[in-house]
Amino acid sequence: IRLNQIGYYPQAVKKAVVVDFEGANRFQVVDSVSMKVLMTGSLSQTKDWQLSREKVRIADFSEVTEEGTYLLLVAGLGYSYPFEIRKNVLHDVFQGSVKGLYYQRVSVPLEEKHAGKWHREMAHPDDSLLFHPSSGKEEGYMASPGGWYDAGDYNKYIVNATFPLGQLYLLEEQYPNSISDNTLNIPESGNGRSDYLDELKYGMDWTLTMQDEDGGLFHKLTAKNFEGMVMPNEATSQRYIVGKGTTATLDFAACAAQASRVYEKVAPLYAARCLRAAKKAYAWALEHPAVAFVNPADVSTGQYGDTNFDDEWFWADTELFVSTQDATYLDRLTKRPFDFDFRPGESWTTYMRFLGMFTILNHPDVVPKPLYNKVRQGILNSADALVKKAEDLDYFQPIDDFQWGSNSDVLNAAMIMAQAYRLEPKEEYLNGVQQSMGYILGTNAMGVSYLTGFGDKTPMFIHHRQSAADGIEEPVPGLLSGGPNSRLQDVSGGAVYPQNPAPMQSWVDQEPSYASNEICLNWNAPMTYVLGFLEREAK
Ligand code: 9MR
Repeated sequence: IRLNQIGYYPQAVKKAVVVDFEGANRFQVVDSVSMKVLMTGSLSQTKDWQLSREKVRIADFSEVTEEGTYLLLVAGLGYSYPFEIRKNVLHDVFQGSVKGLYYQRVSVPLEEKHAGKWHREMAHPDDSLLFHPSSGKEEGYMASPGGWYDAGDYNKYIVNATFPLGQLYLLEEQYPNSISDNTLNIPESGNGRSDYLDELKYGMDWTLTMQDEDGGLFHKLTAKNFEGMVMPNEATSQRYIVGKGTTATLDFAACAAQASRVYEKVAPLYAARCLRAAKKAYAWALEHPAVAFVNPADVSTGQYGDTNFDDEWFWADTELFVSTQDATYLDRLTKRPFDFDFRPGESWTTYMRFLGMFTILNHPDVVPKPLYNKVRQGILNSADALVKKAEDLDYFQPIDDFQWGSNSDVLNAAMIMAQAYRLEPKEEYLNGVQQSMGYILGTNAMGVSYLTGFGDKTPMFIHHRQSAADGIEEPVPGLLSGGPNSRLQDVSGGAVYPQNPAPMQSWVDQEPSYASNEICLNWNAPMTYVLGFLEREAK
């Protein structure tokens, strides 16, 4: 019986999926303590699902709205995991997804009082980095400490630090102060400022250090090759400043311009510094409008390559326009192509444009009406298409092609439906968002809640070096597994899948499975956004 292992908001549509079961029709929702029956219902007719290749029957228990902890009982089959129905039911998961970032912090020890049993030594001071020739610098050293480890590896990438930061700042702009001071138990807790902004600043600070004197952004900070599955302090290969290019520079310009708005009230000098850095980066990009990054021959770490710069320009132009109200940015952005179509798998290569669009929608006061209306209509159309897909597709989610990081595709699509709900508060949009989150939290073809540490059946063997090496049974909590990936690119790396798995079942809870069971900043971030959105909007 697959269902949302955390729980449902009282007014939500509530569905569970019963797989391969031809027995009786009846199901019941029972109170997990008193065993009182709250509802008796009938399972749907059997459906044949293609993406999961399963025969399923659906239990719809939306009518149960009373708060409590329940079990779903299917006679002849058994009980589900317990789940809750209550207001703010995703509160802990939301906070957990942000605390996950803390565990990824670089250059500091994680002390036991904050990290519990996952405490670890300081590693990667990143204070004496060599320049790789691809950076355009020949000699000398650079310091670039801090930030978050990107994923299961120990490297730091500008494209994939600024993209998640943009998604996380969006939540702060729309729902300020969703996590107040003294809630996450991080080193800054108690300093009088939101723990959310403090955690984000830890990531943002690092990106600022990656800006060269001429304004351009170095592409990444990595060892030449991925390290073995060891603790951070045992991963001691020399680290380099690698590459410099247009995508990193524009993504940074966008993110820093956005940060300048977010920090304006709480840290005005920092905000000013971010805006100045953003403008300087943008100026570099104007001089170097299409410098693509490609891994040099001797570097094999994550490439985050991209040869289409349209979405990066769009994002940078919108953030800089909104932060400065300088019409030159506006002129440029209105001349760029507008592409509202959500295509799974494109992730950082094209989704930056959505961040720009969301920012346009957040600022009807400064954006000219025709532009605002165009983006509004485009996003509503895009959300309508996603809602339709979620109605038709297996497990009530909007994705029909499961690629590397597919869980983030479900969540990025949910972000579009969330914006539509903010524009037009229709139930179908909110429902689309909730079902997408339900998919991530257990209503899926693996019956797994994909955020480590949250749910009854969650990933135990994520591709995450610390989790693999620390000798602790449970993985580091609050990290989102990438999810089913029908391309199976990690078979050569030792991942073992069942024969010819269905797209939605192309996921294995195995450490070597970097293509299905790694964690990554740009997968956690849309999860945090959607959780934060639901906590404020869902009743
Ligand atoms: O998320 C990325 C995925 O879309 C790519 O297909 C894959 C191979 O290039 O890389 C993924 O990103 C990884 C990055 O390169 C290095 N850190 C871990 C990331 C998640 O697997």
